[in-house]
Amino acid sequence: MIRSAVTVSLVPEVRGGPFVFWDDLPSAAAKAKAFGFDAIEVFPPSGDAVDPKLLRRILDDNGLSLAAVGTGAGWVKHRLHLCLPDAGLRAKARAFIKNIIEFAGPLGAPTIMGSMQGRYEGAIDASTARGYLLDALDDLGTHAAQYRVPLLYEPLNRYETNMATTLAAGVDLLKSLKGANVKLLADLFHMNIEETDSAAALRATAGFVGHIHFVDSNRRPAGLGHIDYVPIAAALSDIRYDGYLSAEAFPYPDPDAAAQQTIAMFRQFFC
Ligand SMILES: [Mn+2]
Repeated sequence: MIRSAVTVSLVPEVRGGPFVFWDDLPSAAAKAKAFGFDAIEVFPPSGDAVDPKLLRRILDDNGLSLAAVGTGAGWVKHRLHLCLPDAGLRAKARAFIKNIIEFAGPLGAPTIMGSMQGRYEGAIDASTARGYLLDALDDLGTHAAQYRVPLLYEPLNRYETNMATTLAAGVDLLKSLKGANVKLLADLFHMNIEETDSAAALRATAGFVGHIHFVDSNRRPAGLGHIDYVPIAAALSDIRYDGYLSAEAFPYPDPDAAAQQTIAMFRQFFC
């Protein structure tokens, strides 16, 4: 069964970014519950910015699960990523992600690695960067396994990374790992830019996709752009996808309306 989730950002530096709810975790959770979501996805400033006991209580009080936790603050706030030329900074990037895995894991949630994958440029060529990324994915996937949750690796569009920009490129990376605890995060916005056929791309990655960012072609909530969700829903049904559709969308026209728009589209097409 596919479950619904909605994003909450606790990082002021990304204001204007694609998160439905902002700043106030208890209020966001109450609204997620009221609108009928199964879970929230949290974008924290770091792995120790939120008291895990407090988050556990907020989730329990609202009958919500924690769908996933994002790590992009490591890039946005600290300009860290896994393919930097400086080994010390690469290690800091990895430690930042591990810290979030240690926060999310005990709460039953996978950690997302998107912008922290970085990019190759300057002195770092493509194959060197690929080596850095594979090594980090294996290490971080193993770290997540102690909590029985996967690490989620997210291909991004060409303007945000030059590592993996399609689901097929993501699968190729995953197949090159020693371990098997990394799943793909399929983001429908990035896919709309990079895939030839998003539904076909999802079908081809059966078994590899662990999480989906549910959003439209223009990063507005589903239904407010030009993605056709009928073939997407058919593909997810065919591959028996049973993870989350998580609304990583602009709070357009406002957070409440974005949440309501998303859950209406979820109910129309995916459950
Ligand atoms: Mn995303």
